[in-house]
Amino acid sequence: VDRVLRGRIDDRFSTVHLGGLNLDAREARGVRRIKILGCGTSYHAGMIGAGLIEELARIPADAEPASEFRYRNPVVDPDTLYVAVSQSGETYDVLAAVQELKRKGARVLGVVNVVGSAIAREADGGMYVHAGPEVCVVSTKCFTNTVVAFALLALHLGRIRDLSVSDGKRIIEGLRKLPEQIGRILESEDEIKKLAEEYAGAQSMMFIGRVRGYPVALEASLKLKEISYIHAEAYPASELKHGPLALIEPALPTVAIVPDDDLLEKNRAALEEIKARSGRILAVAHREQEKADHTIVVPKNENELDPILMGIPLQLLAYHTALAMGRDIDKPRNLAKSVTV
Ligand code: F1P
Repeated sequence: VDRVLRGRIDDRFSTVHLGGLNLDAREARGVRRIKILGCGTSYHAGMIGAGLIEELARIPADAEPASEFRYRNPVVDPDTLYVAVSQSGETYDVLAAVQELKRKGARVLGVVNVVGSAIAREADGGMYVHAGPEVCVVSTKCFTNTVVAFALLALHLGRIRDLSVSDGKRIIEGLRKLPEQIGRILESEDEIKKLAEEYAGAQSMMFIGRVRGYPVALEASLKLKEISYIHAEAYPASELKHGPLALIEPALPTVAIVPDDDLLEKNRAALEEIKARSGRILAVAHREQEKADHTIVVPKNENELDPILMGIPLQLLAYHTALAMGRDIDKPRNLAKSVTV
């Protein structure tokens, strides 16, 4: 995280400098919509990124799997800024989407880890996330840094569009706190390991989160699937009552993202629904949750930046669950580091 922030924050003016963006102030002001494309973990990071852009720059934004986008003959709109996200910078579904967009005259930025990779070369500009080499197949630290990169992009666009300076200041202070807070989460690894050993016997797990917490739930369930092979589903917390509640029973543990924000009471109500059906609950929260069987308490940051911290204990949970099950974590079955076909 230090590396993605380094040299990009200007504390005096509560703003950020993104040299390689290649998007001048006039162009940035003309952006009416932002569409973020990525696959797997990068798609989930893009979902959080879209939320940050809407919250901090008030530009309508959404994320879509690049693998869907490229096959559905999408409307390519000149007032939309497209952002391609990829750790490797080589994922073919993302590259194909970028090439198609470029053919249709769209402006495409890349948010990429590997310097000089195909997607970075093809894009009109963008940001490197400086997560360093991802030595294992699944993406972890790059997820965190990609979300931080989106926070910087959102701040930058917000400032260009003259949104509140105090918001910029608040978010910059929050970003500065992240490395120390992540360090504290990593110190609680022993506690997470014990929990993982307890949950390792589950056949299936449910993950829920609301708004900012939903992409965290998606990413946590993907990490668990990828390295432990436990079946996992992620739902927006309010969707539970529209069907998945039928699955809840003692043998299906639920991992719930419960940040201390404006949606806390709503999220607690979801925990009650699960408890009423004798479901076991592991909460990731900023304080102990009475309805949960276990709570992993994480440090609080600004509401918008909480997803960055809440994902990390769940990466550790997936890791220790897989370890307890004797899985080959660095080389999960059926997966490749980058999917180039
Ligand atoms: C995308 C991705 C990873 C996933 C797996 C397959 O890669 O879906 O998120 O963990 O390794 O590829 P990338 O485009 O971010 O390199």
